[in-house]
Amino acid sequence: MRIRLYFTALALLPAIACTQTQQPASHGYPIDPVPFTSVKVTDSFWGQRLKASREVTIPLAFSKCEETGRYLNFEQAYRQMNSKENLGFPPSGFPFDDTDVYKTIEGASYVLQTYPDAKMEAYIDSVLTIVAAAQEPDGYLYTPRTMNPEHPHPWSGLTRWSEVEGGSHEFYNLGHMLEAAVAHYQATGKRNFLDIAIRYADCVIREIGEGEGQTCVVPGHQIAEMGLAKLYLATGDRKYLDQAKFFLDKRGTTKIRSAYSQSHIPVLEQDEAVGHAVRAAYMYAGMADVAALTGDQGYIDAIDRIWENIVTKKLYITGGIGATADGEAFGPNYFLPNATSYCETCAAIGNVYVNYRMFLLHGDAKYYDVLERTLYNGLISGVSLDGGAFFYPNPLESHGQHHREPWFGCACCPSNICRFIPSLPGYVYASKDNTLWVNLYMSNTLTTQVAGKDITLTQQTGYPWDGDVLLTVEKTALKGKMALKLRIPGWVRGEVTPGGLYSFADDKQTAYSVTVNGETVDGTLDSGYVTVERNWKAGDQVRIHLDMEPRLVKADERVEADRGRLAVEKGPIVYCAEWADNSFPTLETVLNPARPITVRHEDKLCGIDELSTRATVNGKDVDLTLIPYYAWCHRGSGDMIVWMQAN
Ligand code: FUB
Ligand code: ZN
Repeated sequence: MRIRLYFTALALLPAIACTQTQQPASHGYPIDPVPFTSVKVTDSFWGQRLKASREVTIPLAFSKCEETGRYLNFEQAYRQMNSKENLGFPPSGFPFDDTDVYKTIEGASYVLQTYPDAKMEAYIDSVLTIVAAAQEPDGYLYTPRTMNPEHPHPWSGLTRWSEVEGGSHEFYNLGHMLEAAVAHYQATGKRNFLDIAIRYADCVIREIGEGEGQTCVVPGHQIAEMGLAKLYLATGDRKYLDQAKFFLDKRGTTKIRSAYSQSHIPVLEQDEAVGHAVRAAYMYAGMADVAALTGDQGYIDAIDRIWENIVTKKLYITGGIGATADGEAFGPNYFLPNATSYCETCAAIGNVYVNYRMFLLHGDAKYYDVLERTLYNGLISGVSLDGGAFFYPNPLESHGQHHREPWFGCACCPSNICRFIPSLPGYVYASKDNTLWVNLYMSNTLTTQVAGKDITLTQQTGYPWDGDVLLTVEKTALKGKMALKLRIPGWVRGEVTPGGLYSFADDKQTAYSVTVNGETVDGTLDSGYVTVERNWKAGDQVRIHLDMEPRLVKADERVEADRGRLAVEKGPIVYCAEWADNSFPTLETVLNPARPITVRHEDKLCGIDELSTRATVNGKDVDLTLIPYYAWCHRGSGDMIVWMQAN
């Protein structure tokens, strides 16, 4: 896929005036993120994914934005704005198609920070020229209306904001624009996108509120909350944080009160995850951001309760959320069907956002247990190994009706993958004062500061296929002690998921150990971490060993779909049986828990640990092969199953 400049007749428009720059604000979380720019991934598992994202997914998404008329929408908005007549542009696609452009720019911006690419930067600038051209003089930027104000997109409503609590997505578009613009600004130092975003945010702040002449509405689809919090961090301008808080506080008190959009009751009273799963996850992540920045404990209490509800009653073993296609939504407690599970790729990304923020608030490894489960299973299943095709729902059972596609009319998932994968290195570490958390295991070089002093650390590991990790202190300017907090994943501690929705069904005992320069250290856990505090010097080596064996997993009896069934995991990876490896009706597989499961590393599917065992199918003994769930459906469509019957 090749990038070429998106040439347009608008290319010579004057740049818009810059707005004021203030001092950036601090994120407010008790724990500091370590940005992805500090982490150079040298890992084969994730290196392959990052390369595919850079070389295939992002160029593909840009070309799809062009091919499917997403850029044209901005051009038409510009043309209509500059015409005295109604040009009669018909509504196109979905009213949130603009966000695919923003999200792809966001992903490309993350890539630019680690892989400078003048051609890509110029391409983005050319796209931003037409985005800027579509902005109305007062900052409003929403092509589904501007391109035909008399007959806007049917979901948009005849006037601004009239359908924003329903389907218009005016604030959803704002949220994605803000996230992308901040990323682009940080990557390039250029304000061309940031200024567009500020102008739209300022337009919203002027028009939305409880003051005279204002409209009191909240987003029908959340994300503006997170985006506004980011804009506040980038600019230091408090009004953006106030607007994010306004959106949260007014939710459940305005015109539309519906569980579908989590507006059935005020957010502070919520304790169950309901409704559209992406909306919900983005809202919980936004609540965490605003809580961190304002110190409002009420938000934290609410998301603590909701997190508990998800993890103990509404989480798939793959980390997927959203049980039903009807409303793309959470189902009732323990309702987790497999063949019809929705588990939208965007919802998995949202689940990572939520659990990451919960960790930053509470510092407990249990949030990373959920994050890691989601990441290695229900999230990366959403994109093919080559980066060029996507799942929208990620079911746990298939009768052959599923296949990944290079794009969708509603392309939220591909464009979300564009922005998520390149940001992944930012989830590996976190820090605070003299403490460094190691949350994910993948080969990388970390260059950061701890307690204000430079430190370089490398990680070498064959994770997720083996549980041996070598951490080496390459350089350190630290004078005093540093506490290294090493996450000991739930799966090695005998805990499949926090709270027991899933548990191990075999009697294997797995262990872990940590050594420093060959000496075993105290493995006592504190919030899921082994802490090693000492005066580190260059050359110090930490070895973490996590027993990684195939394990049988059962679900809580209340999950009807999984009753009498078992799933198989190894380390962070959930396995499935797929037609391509098994010459029998795979969906009829009956696992025999007494049979051993063997592991063999195979080069296929970009390199996987394949599992084998003897099972029964229609009364006959068969050799059963299992592959990682994320790798299914790469060899054509056919039967696939995660939860197998067991005898
Ligand atoms: O509404 C915008 C996006 O489209 C949602 O997040 C997805 O679930 C899909 O409906
Ligand atoms: Zn999606």
